[in-house]
Amino acid sequence: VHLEQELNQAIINSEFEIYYQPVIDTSTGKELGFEALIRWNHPVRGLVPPDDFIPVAEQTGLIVPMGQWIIKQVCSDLSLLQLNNPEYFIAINIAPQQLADHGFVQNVRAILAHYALVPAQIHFEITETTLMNADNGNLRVLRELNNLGIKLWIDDFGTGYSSFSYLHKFQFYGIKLDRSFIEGVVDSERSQNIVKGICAMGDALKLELLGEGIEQREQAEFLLKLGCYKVQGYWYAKPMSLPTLNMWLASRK
Ligand code: G
Ligand code: G
Ligand code: MN
Ligand code: NA
Repeated sequence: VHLEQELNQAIINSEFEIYYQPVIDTSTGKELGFEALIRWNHPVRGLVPPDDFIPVAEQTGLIVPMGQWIIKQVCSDLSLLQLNNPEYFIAINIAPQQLADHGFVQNVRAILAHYALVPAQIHFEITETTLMNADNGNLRVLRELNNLGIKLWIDDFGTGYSSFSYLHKFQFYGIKLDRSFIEGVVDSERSQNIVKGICAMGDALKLELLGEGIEQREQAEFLLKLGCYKVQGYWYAKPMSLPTLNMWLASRK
């Protein structure tokens, strides 16, 4: 069967599941919120990682209805998670095709209202590649989301080509430092200096900083010294299903 057809069927059969990776504040040790990462529970192939189907979903436009389902599911899950802590946020990865969808902002507004969520507790992550290709219509959508109160992050920061051109077009909430930079931070002076530079620029532009892919304590310590205290990574927690996340949260109390 063609992957596109399978994806269509997967939406109908509810084969998708959202996993959540905690975002940790290393200055307090507390979890601040979570990044939503989709998984596909395929009936035959088992757990299919997003890199194997998100590109196809983007090419076929299926990412638009799938993305709607993701936002709904995240809002539903967040309304439950906030019973533990009303300050929790969830960050959702947004594909370029979603920004180009005419009903997108209205849809987001309706979902937030339905779950009675504060827009500031929903964050959207937009990659540099998406921003690089964004037209005026896409930028208008980003402004509308911003006006709605949704916090916008630049994802995979540093891996794109024109990192700086859109920083003066639009005030983002924060940048997520790509894990390729974090990787080298313990033994490469070069990586250390790049990360220092990114953090200094982020500070100057009043952007929140978040380090991705922390696998060693030393990496988090290095970032903390630069004022980057928000982190994600396997050192703290892998992406987890909602029931596993609830157990993880309970074990930290
Ligand atoms: O764990 P990880 O393998 O979860 O995710 C790989 C990549 O897949 C991420 O970098 C992200 O770009 C993409 N991805 C994961 N979940 C989603 C999602 O819900 N929507 C979109 N558009 N991309 C996602
Ligand atoms: O959206 P983004 O492209 O940033 O997706 C994050 C990806 O990074 C997901 O695939 C997630 O599973 C993965 N990830 C999260 N923490 C770690 C980590 O500590 N190490 C590695 N190698 N990958 C991670
Ligand atoms: Mn992301
Ligand atoms: Na990223």
